[in-house]
Amino acid sequence: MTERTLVLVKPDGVQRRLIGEVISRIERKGLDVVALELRTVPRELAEQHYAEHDGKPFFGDLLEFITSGQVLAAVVEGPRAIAAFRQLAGGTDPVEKATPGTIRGDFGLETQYNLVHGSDSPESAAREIKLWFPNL
Ligand code: IDP
Repeated sequence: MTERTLVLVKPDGVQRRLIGEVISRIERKGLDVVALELRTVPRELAEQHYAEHDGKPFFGDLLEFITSGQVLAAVVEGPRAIAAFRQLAGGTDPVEKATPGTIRGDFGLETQYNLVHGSDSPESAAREIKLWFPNL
């Protein structure tokens, strides 16, 4: 069953020139990139994207971070694309949770600066794709 997921390369990943690395891993896995755009994130979009974290202690820093530079937004498609990209990304904490061989495990050190985002469920994917790519 083909699925779509929203992938972001966050400002730290863009700044560190890891866009090619991330896209390459997505393609090597066998997933398709069906939409791709580099953009500056308005505060309102960041708030909507991370709405589930509103009220958490790191929410303010997270919004600050995600709006601090350009982000690569992509829609990625393939069988079990949501879980497949989460596997490529690795766990949220790049040291304690993400294992070597994953994007976060190979390139990350801090939970906030964990390089990529991938939708975590079909419901989140549908909501996030509509938010980032309303015309898709
Ligand atoms: P995920 O990105 O692996 O799905 P979430 O729990 O949805 O993880 O958290 C969203 C983002 O918020 C994380 O990717 C990370 O950038 C940031 N974050 C999560 N927990 C913390 C924390 O404890 N401190 C700082 N930032 C955090």
